[in-house]
Formats: sequence, C-alpha cells, structure tokens
Amino acid sequence: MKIDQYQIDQHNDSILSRHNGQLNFLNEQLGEQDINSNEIINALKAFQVAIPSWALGTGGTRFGRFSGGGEPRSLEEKVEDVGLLHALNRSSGSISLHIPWDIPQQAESIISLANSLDLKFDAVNSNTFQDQKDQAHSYKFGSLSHVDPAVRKQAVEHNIEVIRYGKDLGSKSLSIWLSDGSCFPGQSNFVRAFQNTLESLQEIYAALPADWKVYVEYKAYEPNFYSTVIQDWGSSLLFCQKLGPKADVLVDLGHHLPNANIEQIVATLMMEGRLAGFHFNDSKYGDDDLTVGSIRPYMLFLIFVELVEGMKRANRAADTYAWMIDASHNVKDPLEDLLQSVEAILISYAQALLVDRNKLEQARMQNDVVLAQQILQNAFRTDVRPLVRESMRMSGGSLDPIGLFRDLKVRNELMNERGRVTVATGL
Ligand code: LRH
Ligand code: MN
Ligand code: MN
Repeated sequence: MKIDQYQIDQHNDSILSRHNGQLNFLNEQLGEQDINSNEIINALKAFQVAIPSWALGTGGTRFGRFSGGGEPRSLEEKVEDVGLLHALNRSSGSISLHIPWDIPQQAESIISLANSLDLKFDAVNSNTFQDQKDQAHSYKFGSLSHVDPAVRKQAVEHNIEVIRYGKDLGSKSLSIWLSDGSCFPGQSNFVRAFQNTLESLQEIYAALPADWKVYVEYKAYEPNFYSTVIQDWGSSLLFCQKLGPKADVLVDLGHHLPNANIEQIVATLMMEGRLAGFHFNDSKYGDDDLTVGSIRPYMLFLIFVELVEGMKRANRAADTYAWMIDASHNVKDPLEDLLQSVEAILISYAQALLVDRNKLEQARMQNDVVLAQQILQNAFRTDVRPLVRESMRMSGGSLDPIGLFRDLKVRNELMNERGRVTVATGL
C-alpha cells in the first residue's frame, strides 16, 4: 500500500477553498496582533515527530488484546506504515526501533526502504524489562541494577548490541528505560541499586560512538510498585550529570505522579541544558499511553510554552531535540491514532509560538497575574488548525490526513495485504 502524491493533491484540491477561507481569516486575526503566520508555518514544517515501531499495532492491556487487522508483521511493514503516516502529514519523518521487538536483519535493505519513503531512524530503545528466549539470566529482579554482576553484564551487553544495530541504521541515540526497582519495602538496597545502575550505565556510555547520545528515561512506578531506581527527573538528571555530556534526560509525559508540574520540570531541565526530548502521550491516571492532547491539552500547551522559550534561550533548533510519540491504543486504528497525536503536538507548538513573550515578561515583572494568564489563554484559545494544515500542505502532505486515510480505505487495503487477524510485535 502506497499513497501517491496525485491522490493527496486531488484530495487537497477538493477542500482547498474552504481551507483558504479559514487560513485567510486567521492570518488577518494574527496580523492584527503583529504575528507573522508564515514564520509559524515554517516552524511547523521543520518540526518532525518520530513514530515508535511499537505503536503501529493495536496496543493491548494485561487483560487482553483486540487486533484491528492489517497490522505490520515485520520491520519492513512497520517502516511502510510510518511511510504512510509521513506521506499524509509530512511531519512523521522517522521511526524509533525497540530491540529485540525489532531486529533489522539486513540493514542495507531496510535503510533503502526507509530512504524511499523519506524516513530516518530515530533513537534505538533497549529492552531489559523482559526476558528473551535463550537468555542466560533473568531480569525478574532487575537488570542494570541487579545484585548479581552476571545479570548486569548481560544487560550492559544487550545495550551495546542495541547501539550496534542503531549504528548500522544511522541512528544517533540510545534510549534507556529501566523497569528496575522493588515491589516491597526491604527488597532492595536503594543506594546499592543506584550505584550498580550507575556503573552499568557508565559501561554503556563508554561504548557510545562519538556522535551519539544516551537518553535516560524515568518513571515513577510500574511494573515495580514500591520503588523504581530511576523514579523521577531528579534521579535521571543525577545519572546524566555523573555520566557526562552525552547523557540527557528523556521526559515521558505519562511517567509522573499525579498532578506533577511537568512544564516546570521541562523548564528546569532546559535551563541546565539536559533535556533530551520527549515521549509524548496523554493520561488521566498513570502511564495510560493515550493519544497526545486527548485528556490535558492545556498542559501540553504549557509544556510547549516552556519548550519554545527554552529553545530560544539556548539558541537551539527544534530538530536538535528528540520528539517522539509513545502512545498506543487498544480501541483505535493505530495509524489514525498516531495522526491525531502528531496533529495535537503541532497544534500545541503553534499555539505556544503565538505567545507574546515581551508582554508576558512585562506582566510578570509587574505581578499582573490576570494579564499573564490572559496572554497564555488567548494563545491557547486560538484555533491554529489552519496553520497546521497549511504547513502539511506546503510540505506535500494532506490538508486532512485522517479524512484522506479513510477516503482511500487504507486500513482495508492493509487488511487485504496482510490479513484480518494480525499481531504486531510490541508491548
Ligand atoms: C515504559 C515506556 C518506555 C518503553 C516503552 C515501550 O513505560 O514508556 O519508553 O521503552 O514504554
Ligand atoms: Mn516512554
Ligand atoms: Mn511509558
């Protein structure tokens, strides 16, 4: 299944006049506030969000999994699925692999497939939270933090192997998320667990190619429910500071305790120059991995307000950070779900770019709380969707990715090709 440019253009033509009307109206409104829409559209065009290979199949829960059909059965098909997304929105130009869920058998052929779809390979993810077939030691009681040096060694070697796979594909970073921790008080010595993890991470760090980074992801709880070795941004930052400049903190939105002020965490990490990037998703209760922006869009906007400011302060372009979706759902078509997530990210980014920073700073200096709130909410309440659509159209994508996905009956085509009962690898 491939989407041709003429199909996108035809579909765009059929809705172009309506789109132009909406865009002109918005341009006028923004012009009155001295905001240049073209600058925002250009920033949106440059913003690429990586797609995780494990989100391309219907996610399961521990109670069951309901396949939607036509799911990718191989790494090649996963790359093809991301190619479909990227053709539709031109904003999903890379795929992030999880080893060993994905094993690139022949790097060259998978790279040429990716190139033909205009895709790159984003961070590679290691997995020491599950035992694999034929593995000598079990990770039941931890991996990089394990009390037994033989288990730690095995986990370190796995990470080094993941770096090798990534190197062959042209990735430039390794993401590490550990499930290590404990389920009951007394089970683990916190300090020893930290020190073992640090030593293991140092060995992995030493194996990083010169132009690589390692991203250290934290998570408050789950699957361990009493303690987690890398439980929060502070622990993650501590590891990164001890490791060196090639280690940065990865923020997964679902990995915080309820009501955590994530935007403040982001501001602090950016101030220290230690934000690697994001795993975007949304949640109501825990690590729900729901569609980005589906539950707390205002929080996402506030995060982007900090991101925009932090990037400006550090004089760093958006593409020097790792933006990825880490969401997968049980009841939606995974590809439609991912299109919604990417759109939500771009909407929040566009809204954050509308914020009048000078006025906001002035309001802050005068302790004008009402005005400060109003400045943010004016931006948040602006319907920026015409800018997002225009950025996709100008890059060769669709004005209405989900509409076109449905018009072209992409899922049906995939089911015809791959079957109605399919199981994609992943969580
Ligand atoms: C853990 C996590 C981590 C894993 C992914 C599958 O909850 O967010 O990033 O690699 O899910
Ligand atoms: Mn994650
Ligand atoms: Mn997670």
